[in-house]
Amino acid sequence: MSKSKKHKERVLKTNQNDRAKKLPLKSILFMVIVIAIFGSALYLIISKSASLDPVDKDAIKMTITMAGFEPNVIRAKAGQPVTINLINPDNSHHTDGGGVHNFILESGGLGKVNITVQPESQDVFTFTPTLAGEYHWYCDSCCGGRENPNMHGTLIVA
Ligand SMILES: [Cu+2]
Repeated sequence: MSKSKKHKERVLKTNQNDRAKKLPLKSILFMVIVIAIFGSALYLIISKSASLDPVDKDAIKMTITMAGFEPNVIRAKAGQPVTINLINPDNSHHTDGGGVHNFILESGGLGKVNITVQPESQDVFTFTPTLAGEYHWYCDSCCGGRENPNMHGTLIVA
């Protein structure tokens, strides 16, 4: 066997060894990446749902989705402040309004309340109705907005 042939054989063997070593390393890398992706996805899901717990436990908890306000009737006393913790669990992938909702209430004695809640977030706001009566609030950012019968609520002030 000539010197150069031996050398070639050795090179070939080392190449095969390299390939044998690289394969498990690649699969380990792949597994690490898969675990990292699933891990961060799980973290995102958990942290998102946790962040949608109301931030103000003393406020009236209200959710707003494509299905409307829940609750859609609230009662108050004239001269007493009403604090609402409005939660919007819709995500930004909604084609109609981009998952944004709002709470608009314009009635006698109240001035104008106009709150916008971004997708997957919440807001706490306070207003004080001064006159007894029935007032209506609505959302005008989605599903036909004010024309949509779901996007309404009633404030009853005694
Ligand atoms: Cu809306």
